[in-house]
Amino acid sequence: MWTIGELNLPYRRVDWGGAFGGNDDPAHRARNPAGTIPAVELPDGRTLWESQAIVRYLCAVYAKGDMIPLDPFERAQAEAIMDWGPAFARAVSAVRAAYKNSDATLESCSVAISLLKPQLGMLELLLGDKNFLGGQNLGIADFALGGWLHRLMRCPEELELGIPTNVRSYYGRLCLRKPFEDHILTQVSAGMQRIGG
Ligand SMILES: N[C@@H](CCC(=O)N[C@@H](CS)C(=O)NCC(=O)O)C(=O)O
Repeated sequence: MWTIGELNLPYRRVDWGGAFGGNDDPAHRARNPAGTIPAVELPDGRTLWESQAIVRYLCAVYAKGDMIPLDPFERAQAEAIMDWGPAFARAVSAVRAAYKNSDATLESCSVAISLLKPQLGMLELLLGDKNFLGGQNLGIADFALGGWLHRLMRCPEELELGIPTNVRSYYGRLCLRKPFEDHILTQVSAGMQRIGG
């Protein structure tokens, strides 16, 4: 949804999966054979699934080389970051699962936090002095990582995750973007976050 917002595309969002159910409906399986979300239906009726494939497609068609590099090597560099995204996401998910556990303590979260540190260090390194993960402009790599970074930044402060400088300023830049506010800040992990659920 964040990508759609940045591309200023018209859309109709249908809440699906999770508490809304419907993932096993034959009509949904026809859109997404994995029975997960997201899935998109394009104006011509064709459908796409897998979030990163959807991001790549929308940027390739509607951003005209701005968000997805036309140069194959530059594109591969951005895609490498994108493909590393699940490693970062797993580390963030492990921290979230640890503190949301009803018996959670600072001590019980420490293993997940220590496993997060190298991934955070990697993100810091990838950013360097760039504005965004692909360089000076927002692009496909940011769409893959931004939502996960937001989930991380929403973790309770007592966890003392030690967010490095470049990561912190990068998140600040994302937060200034209206589509990020509309589709991530107000939609993802928006409720109160505390140790113990
Ligand atoms: N690799 C897939 C993962 C899809 C996925 O696991 N989606 C989750 C939600 S983030 C899902 O559909 N879970 C079942 C549900 O929410 O009902 C993608 O990026 O699209």
